[in-house]
Amino acid sequence: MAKILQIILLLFIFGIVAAIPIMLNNASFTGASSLGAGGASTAQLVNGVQEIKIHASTSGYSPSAFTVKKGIPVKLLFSADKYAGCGTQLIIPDFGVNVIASEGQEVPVQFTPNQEGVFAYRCSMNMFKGKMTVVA
Ligand SMILES: [Cu+2]
Repeated sequence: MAKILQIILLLFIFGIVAAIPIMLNNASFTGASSLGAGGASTAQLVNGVQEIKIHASTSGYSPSAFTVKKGIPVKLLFSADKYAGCGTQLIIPDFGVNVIASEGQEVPVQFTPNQEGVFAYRCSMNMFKGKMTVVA
């Protein structure tokens, strides 16, 4: 009887050890999206303008990361949920973007990224965050 318990215990421990890499994988995945509501996106070129939609919910911005090309005008279409709090505001300090979405409406804001790099966007209280990557 004791042997059987021992085998069950060993199987149980082996199960935990086998599960660790899976758990770690999931943890790093969650870490990547902790910036905001999640998701990465690439702007779509529409009539010579790079369009990107950003939506704020109570859990952050979606996408929380996007990529645009340098030197081509970017049109942000920003919208927010009613209860997104200070997330209804979107600020990209490096490009002078500061926009507030009124309920249920997309607010457009346009700027041209003139330098490469990774630039933060955030709410007015710096709680919701995202990253805009500008590539050549
Ligand atoms: Cu905030």
